[in-house]
Amino acid sequence: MSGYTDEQLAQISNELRERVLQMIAKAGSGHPGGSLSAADIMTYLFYEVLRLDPQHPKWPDRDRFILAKGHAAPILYAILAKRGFFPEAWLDTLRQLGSPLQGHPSMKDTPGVEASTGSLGQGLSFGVGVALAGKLDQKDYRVYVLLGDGEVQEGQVWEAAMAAAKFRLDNLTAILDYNGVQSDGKVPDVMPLEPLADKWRAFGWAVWEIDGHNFADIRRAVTEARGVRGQPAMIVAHTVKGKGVSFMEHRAEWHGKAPSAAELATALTELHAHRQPAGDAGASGKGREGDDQQ
Ligand SMILES: Cc1ncc(C[n+]2csc(CCOP(=O)(O)OP(=O)(O)O)c2C)c(N)n1
Ligand SMILES: [Mg+2]
Repeated sequence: MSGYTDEQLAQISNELRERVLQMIAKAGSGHPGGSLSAADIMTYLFYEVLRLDPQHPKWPDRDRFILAKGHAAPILYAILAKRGFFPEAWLDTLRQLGSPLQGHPSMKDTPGVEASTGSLGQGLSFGVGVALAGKLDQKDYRVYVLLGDGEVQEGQVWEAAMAAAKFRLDNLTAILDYNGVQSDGKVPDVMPLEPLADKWRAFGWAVWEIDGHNFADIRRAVTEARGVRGQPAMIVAHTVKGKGVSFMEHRAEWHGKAPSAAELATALTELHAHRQPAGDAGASGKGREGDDQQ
């Protein structure tokens, strides 16, 4: 049973997108495209799924979310702040010297960050280790890993894929942010991935293919993945890089560039137009009632 309507989740997600662009504009650098494509998936996970306690970020029984595509740190920071892991004021220090919010996530500096990522290709291996540890320790936490599509061109991802199947890690859900664009161009031009879902199936994973901006789709796949036994789960989520801002959508140019003041204003106007006229969903930063204390 969902604690939020899809409309409320969409509203939270768009508020997070606005915050991401403000942070990157203030910092003068950062990665908007892959932050915006991941916003809906991450909103769903952090508001509906993950068993977390923002007051106790190292709680041993927490679910783990690992942002393998670490350059999308702004959306992770925005959502962690909104969920109460640290003050929202920290967001204005993104990428500053000495700030806990560096350009790529650091598990030593930032509450709620599970893995220091940014060197692409390593996050799934980290997730496999954490999931295996959960099995050995007889813990019931679940591990979620969010990967980029350019990222899965890395060979290490496929070593991790084999290991996850060998160890029958049914406490592991990977989600692939399949936005079709990497830093320098379109994924099929740089290194084609298709048939991607079949590749994961061949590696022994249970696989779903969904629209990564449709909350009903995300909910169904994440829920079904939790029910799988004896296999890891991969959700291939079709997304739009730069989602929600017309001049950023599908454009590699917006992979790692800060908007100017004028571009930011246009982007915020567009994102704001998607918001519901009434209702306060997402304004509070609270998760599902009771969630935080589990
Ligand atoms: C090992 C490694 N090589 C190169 C980079 C530089 N780099 C940062 S983001 C990126 C492209 C990633 O594309 P994708 O995984 O599709 O990310 P998204 O589209 O979700 O932003 C690259 C090559 C890196 N961070 N790590
Ligand atoms: Mg991509």
